[in-house]
Amino acid sequence: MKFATFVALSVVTGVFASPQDAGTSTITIPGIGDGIQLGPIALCSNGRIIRRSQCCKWFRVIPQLQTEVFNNGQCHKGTRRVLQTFFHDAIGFSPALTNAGQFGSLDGSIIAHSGIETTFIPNRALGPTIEALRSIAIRNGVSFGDILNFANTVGLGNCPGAPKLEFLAGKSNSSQVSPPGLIPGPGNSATTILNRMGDAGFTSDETVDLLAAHTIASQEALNLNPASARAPFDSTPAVFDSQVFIEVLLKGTVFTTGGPGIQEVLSPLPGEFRMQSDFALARDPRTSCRWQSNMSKFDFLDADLNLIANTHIIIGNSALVASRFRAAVAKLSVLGFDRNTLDDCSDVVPNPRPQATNPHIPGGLTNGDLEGFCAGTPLPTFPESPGPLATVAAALP
Ligand code: HEM
Ligand SMILES: *[C@@H]1O[C@H](CO)[C@@H](O)[C@H](O)[C@H]1NC(C)=O
Ligand SMILES: CC(=O)N[C@H]1CO[C@H](CO)[C@@H](O)[C@@H]1O
Repeated sequence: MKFATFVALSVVTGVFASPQDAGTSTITIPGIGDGIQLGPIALCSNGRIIRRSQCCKWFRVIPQLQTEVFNNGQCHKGTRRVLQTFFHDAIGFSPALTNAGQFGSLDGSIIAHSGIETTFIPNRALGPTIEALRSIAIRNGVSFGDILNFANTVGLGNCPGAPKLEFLAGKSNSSQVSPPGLIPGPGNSATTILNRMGDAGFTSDETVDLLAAHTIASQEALNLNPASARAPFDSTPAVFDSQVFIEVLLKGTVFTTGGPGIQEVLSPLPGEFRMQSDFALARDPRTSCRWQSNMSKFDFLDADLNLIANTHIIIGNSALVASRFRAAVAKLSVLGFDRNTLDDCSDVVPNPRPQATNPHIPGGLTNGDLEGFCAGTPLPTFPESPGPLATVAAALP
């Protein structure tokens, strides 16, 4: 028996090791429905071996998400909007308000109660993303909280360097509309953001860790000039790296075309959008050291890292950023829930694409353009890319 288990687990490891494997089913085993549990492992109808048979159904959702939401597996606008929707649904959680009889959390309420929640200013552009997720959830008989969580793990995996996120399934489909005013805004002070995130249970370190999301982000609502549509927050918006932490610390010199937009401050690169709140958090004494620590090129990978795919390829600080982001997102996704009541379906999540680029100073700038705000800790030095100052291209539509 022991030997049989060992063989089975070796198969599991082998299956997990191949990149971009999930969703590309090559074998179909007829007659086992959504999966069959064989003791500690389960065999899914697509031939994949995972831990729990109740997670098998998520394999068939992957290609639907990739086709209908992520434009055939891209790190593009759909990916960014799903991540933003995920955050905006989850952060509608406030113990202070819960005590006063109002509720939130990553419960899918942004989908179930979209008529109300898309009237909140930060959610006004999320309608198409919400409708695409609603359609896939209903077609597959899964809850709105689960689809939002799962879509986020699949979408992030399309961005090279992203961590493989945790996926706990089995949330109830019932949700309560989020109270208004809980989503942080670009004009908020560091204190307002830290208080709001603190109310939801996040430390200042975890708040910075979550802001790694802005490494794949862009703006569409703050500067409406068509030439600045999808102006990104760093120079590599299709890669999950640590560039946003580096670039928000570079001396600001330019606004985006037609700017300044709403809550826009000077950025170091033409075409790059820097929002006031990111600028403030990078420089506030409560967050500046965490912001800067995320930049250090020679940080060792922390213990979480063996949970991340492609650890042998991710190097230096980008891996640290990815691992901290993973932990903070795992916390965000179960706010207000008891994680022990959910099924760990993380083994269905596709492996993310490997990260190919290293942290760097963009062309035309030098380490001397970096401004450090962590008292007593010198800034790390980064390789300086050759070439003149380039205009940052818009993030993918
Ligand atoms: C805590 C303070 C935060 C503030 C003030 C903030 C604010 C903003 C704003 C104003 C935009 C631009 C929206 C637009 O013009 O369309 C944006 C974009 C974005 N944010 Fe945040 N955000 C915060 C944290 C987060 C977190 C924690 C996440 C995810 C975990 C996140 C994910 C994103 C993504 C993915 C985009 C890009 C959307 C796109 O490119 O279409 N943000 N954020
Ligand atoms: C979830 O609730 C919506 C209504 O808000 C409904 O249309 C959908 O079928 C429900 N899904 C499940 C899995 O019960
Ligand atoms: C250079 C730097 O600040 N490194 C820090 C990175 O983060 C870890 C964990 O918070 C710290 O221990 C390091 O000092």
